[in-house]
Amino acid sequence: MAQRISLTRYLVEQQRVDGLIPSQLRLLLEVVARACKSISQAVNKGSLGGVLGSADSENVQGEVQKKLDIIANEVLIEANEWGGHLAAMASEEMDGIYLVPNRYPQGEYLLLFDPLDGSSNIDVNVSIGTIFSVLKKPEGDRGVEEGDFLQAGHQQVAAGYCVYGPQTTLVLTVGDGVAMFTLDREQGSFVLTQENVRIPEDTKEFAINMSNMRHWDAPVKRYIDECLQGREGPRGKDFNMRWIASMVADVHRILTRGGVFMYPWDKREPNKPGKLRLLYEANPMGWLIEQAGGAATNGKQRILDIQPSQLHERVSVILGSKNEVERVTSYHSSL
Ligand code: P6P
Repeated sequence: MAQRISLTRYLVEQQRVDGLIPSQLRLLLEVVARACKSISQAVNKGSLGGVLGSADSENVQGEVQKKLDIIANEVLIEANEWGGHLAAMASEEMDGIYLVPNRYPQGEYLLLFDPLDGSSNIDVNVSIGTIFSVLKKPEGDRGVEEGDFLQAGHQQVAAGYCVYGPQTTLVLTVGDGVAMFTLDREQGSFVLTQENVRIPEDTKEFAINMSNMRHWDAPVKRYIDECLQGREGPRGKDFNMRWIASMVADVHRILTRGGVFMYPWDKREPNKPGKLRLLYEANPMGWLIEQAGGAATNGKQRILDIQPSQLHERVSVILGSKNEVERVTSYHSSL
């Protein structure tokens, strides 16, 4: 059997051989991975751990928080605040940024995360996950402010997610392709199970919440309608549809076998550009997809080029197999 390479060894070699990962960033990624292992344990316990159901509170998005949302957020904060590699954190579950307490050393990185994406699936035992993004804090000795987090996605230095499904799998990029690590529960460590992940440029599979069809803009309606016409239609082939309602799980499928994922703007809330959040969902996922040879746009521009104006900014998301994303994007410019 091929030698099993642990996440630690992979990161050390990326640091030593490619110089891609400064030691502080390697430390940060190892701590995030350890936090994901703890979250995975809590998720796996389910009702045995008394962690299912609502926490009877709302997050900044006005969404009801699940107990596991709060647990996952606390695990990530407590794991990362003392190590000296971070200056501050931001989370879907917190209104403002979280500054590393003065009793701990300050590092040069900013960590952003959706601690538990796909919360509506927690109580029905469907895959959920943690999404994270790492930025560098601006140079200088001044304290970190919220504005320091408002960096375009192409500024990320690391991004990834951990999907809590039949396997617990950590998926990571530091700008040199995408690697996947599966949690070996007997060893208690993440083991490299795939590197240089590549997404096929074409696909026959789309992911979108079809119940919103009547609310979509014309370009999205046109694209999906053509897919639904199948081989008799302009696409000349039949399509399949998947919608897990956990972005992490849908993106993991796309990284594994291709596809296109769409959560477009719709007219239910016309003042919102989309449902998903730019800084800690679309940017990390968009970078992973691009690093695997795919594409990610908001229908009009590359997601990673969007200049954020607020911490919890939302965005329309079209990502996955390059040729499909380019087709949907072209429909937005041709109307
Ligand atoms: P809907 C989960 O709540 C999430 O933020 C993404 O993970 C997922 O893709 C989407 O929302 C699902 O939204 O409207 O289909 O429930």
